[in-house]
Amino acid sequence: MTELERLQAAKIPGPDTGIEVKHTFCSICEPLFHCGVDAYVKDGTLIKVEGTPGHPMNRGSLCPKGHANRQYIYRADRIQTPLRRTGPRGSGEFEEISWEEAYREIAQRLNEIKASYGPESVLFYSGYAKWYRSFLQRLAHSFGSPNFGSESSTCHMATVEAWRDMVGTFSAYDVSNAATYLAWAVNPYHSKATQLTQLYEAKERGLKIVVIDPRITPTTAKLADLHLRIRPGTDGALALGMGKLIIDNGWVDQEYVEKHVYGFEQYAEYVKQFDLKRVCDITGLEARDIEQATEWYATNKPSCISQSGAPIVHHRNGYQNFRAIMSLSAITGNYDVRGGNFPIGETYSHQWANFNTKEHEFTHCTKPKNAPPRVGDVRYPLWGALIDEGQMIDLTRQLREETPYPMKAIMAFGLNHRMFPEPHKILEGVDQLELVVSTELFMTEMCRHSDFVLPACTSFEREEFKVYPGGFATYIKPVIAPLYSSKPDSTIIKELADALELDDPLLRSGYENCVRWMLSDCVLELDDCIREDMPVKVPDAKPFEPGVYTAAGYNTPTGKFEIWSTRIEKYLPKLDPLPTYTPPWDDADPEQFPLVLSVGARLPFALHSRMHDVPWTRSLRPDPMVDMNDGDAEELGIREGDWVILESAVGQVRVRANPTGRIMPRCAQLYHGYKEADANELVSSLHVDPYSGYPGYNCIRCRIRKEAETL
Ligand SMILES: Nc1nc2c(c(=O)[nH]1)N[C@H]1C(S)=C(S)[C@@H](COP(=O)(O)OP(=O)(O)OC[C@H]3O[C@@H](n4cnc5c(=O)[nH]c(N)nc54)[C@H](O)[C@@H]3O)O[C@H]1N2
Ligand SMILES: Nc1nc2c(c(=O)[nH]1)N[C@H]1C(S)=C(S)[C@@H](COP(=O)(O)OP(=O)(O)OC[C@H]3O[C@@H](n4cnc5c(=O)[nH]c(N)nc54)[C@H](O)[C@@H]3O)O[C@H]1N2
Ligand SMILES: [Mo]
Repeated sequence: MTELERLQAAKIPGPDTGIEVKHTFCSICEPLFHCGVDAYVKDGTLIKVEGTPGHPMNRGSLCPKGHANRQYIYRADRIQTPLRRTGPRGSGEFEEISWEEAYREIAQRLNEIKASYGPESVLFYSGYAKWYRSFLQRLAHSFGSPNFGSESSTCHMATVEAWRDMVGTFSAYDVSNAATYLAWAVNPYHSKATQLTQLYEAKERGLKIVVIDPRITPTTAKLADLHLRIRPGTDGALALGMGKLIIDNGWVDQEYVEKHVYGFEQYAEYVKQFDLKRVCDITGLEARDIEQATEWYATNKPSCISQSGAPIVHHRNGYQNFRAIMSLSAITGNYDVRGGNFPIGETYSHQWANFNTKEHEFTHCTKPKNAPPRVGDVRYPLWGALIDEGQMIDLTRQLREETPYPMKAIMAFGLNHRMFPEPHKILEGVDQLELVVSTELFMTEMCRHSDFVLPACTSFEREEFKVYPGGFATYIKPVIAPLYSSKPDSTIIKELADALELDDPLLRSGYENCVRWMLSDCVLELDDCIREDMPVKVPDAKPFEPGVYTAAGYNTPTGKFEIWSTRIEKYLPKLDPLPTYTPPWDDADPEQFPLVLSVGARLPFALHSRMHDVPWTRSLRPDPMVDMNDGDAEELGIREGDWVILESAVGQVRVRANPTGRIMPRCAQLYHGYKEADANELVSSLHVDPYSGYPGYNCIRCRIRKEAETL
């Protein structure tokens, strides 16, 4: 080997080797956590990735998903060119067409559908990716359709809904300045690793951490001063019981409650039913642990409560449980204080980087007036009143029943039907549509059911303006050219707007111009971001000032923290203004289905469906496995690695058994994302929360038997 060959084999950058290091970020994960990446590029090909040292999000580290970016980007099933279907839906028979042909035909058919059935019959949908959403929603609006929806119909947005309901704006929590932290249903080791440094620092200076989780996780093992191993979905009963203890012990912040809380008297009356004995019976917890957690939360202040976008609200009683939990911050005066839960703004930039852009105006200024109800508005009116997009959980029903009106077309950007309960029902509905277009990175099953497939590209192949917590902004540039003839979603949206000849010059002026427009009232100059290779400090970003929001009066009908929701009053008796507790179970017979299954936790090396076809990450847990309590497994004669049938009232899957002490007796857990054992086929599409529409992924009655056995 020559010296040069050695350097090249070791991927050492420099003029000799022709290897360049360029900055970008990994967009596999949640937008809040897009880690800075050093991309090693040779001859236009990505050959290696590392975390970017000094990046404000990850400071040089990367998780297994981030390290697998090269395999992710070059996945064998990347879509290469625009495709038009030639065989039946689902057959996967397509022919390659040019972008011009694709745009022309799609635009013509969309305009025909609009003329025949009205613009609302076209749904514009986005899966996990969030960076182009305001553009896609504006496209829908400029086309005349109110129907924009996204994966947020099952993620995070129910917590936004609940906070808007209670205090009029979304809220966050301030662990860095807290004395007590209720880590309620979170496991950052698997789902938010970049948050750990902050938690370690806080723990070092004495933060008390109570983790509330049915499982034993790295968080319960390494961070918890106290672990409340609660039965799934009974969190509301625990929170109401804690409320009673706080009142009985005189730990209520009287001044805050008198001035700023609406409904305290009704709440105090209601929680009388939640004495310790009853709460222990419901939750399976020990009385002394509940007392200890409550005492810390109410007296070792300031205290904050985590806010998971998923497990609490992934229950049919989740919205009310969430409200019961967050009501604790009101009665103890832990809201809008440093170290507590605190109000934040409404747009992405405003929420996370604490400065205001014109993003909301951008999305909504072309919104059609007097449009018919969006998908989900009739069935989930509270969601409809509080959230700026449709509730897609009702899509399956609307496709089938065609009420309040039939849907005719879906313009899908990353629609993965498998993320919703009983996914085959969505496909059946989709197959009846007149037009289905999928813009995707990979050839998914949904693509195979589409009439046209358009190839999108990854963050390594495009531009993006992005903000980070702490008041940073960045504008990444492509580090490699878009693979094959793929394009950024933002370009596809602009070019569709052109083909449709929409009367929207701003959207049609392109991505960078639109971002410039959104930032036009800011001190931040987009050109500074574009010039810089790393995130820059945003001069407009303002630190949180405790008490300012409270002093101004909350953005609720009463101007107060509404424990009794005056918005919900309108929907009595179907919905309840107090955060009342109801059981989380589905309707299956407990005799027949004695175990409780969660299909909601996170694998550290997977991101929903997207890393299962990447060899490195797949190798870490190759087979679908149900985690079950080791005692239960023994009783059923099941051993580690056995193939078992896991069944609910609506479906079954074949998986391996993984008996473990980390799962509570009579409980089980299956990770989602495995196509061959689709967890969501076990979840009934009727098992949803009436307040938010969210599916009860974390509480499904089930049974497990060895494969060979018959009943
Ligand atoms: N059983 C179960 N189901 C769940 C959950 C659970 O916990 N358990 N969680 C729910 C939650 S919280 C969430 S967030 C959802 C996630 O649900 P989804 O967002 O549907 O999940 P993904 O598998 O990430 O699918 C997104 C699709 O978008 C494509 N894609 C990725 N990036 C881009 C891009 O830049 N452009 C385009 N056009 N396409 C792109 C991907 O290839 C993928 O096919 O799942 C929900 N469903
Ligand atoms: N590696 C990885 N990271 C991710 C994702 C991913 O797919 N992979 N997805 C991202 C997305 S979209 C989301 S929404 C977040 C979600 O991330 P988190 O909000 O952290 O959610 P989970 O990891 O699903 O669950 C955290 C813990 O809640 C517990 N839990 C489950 N049910 C209950 C319950 O009823 N009560 C209580 N108290 N605890 C319960 C689980 O046992 C689990 O340990 O993660 C994000 N981060
Ligand atoms: Mo999510």
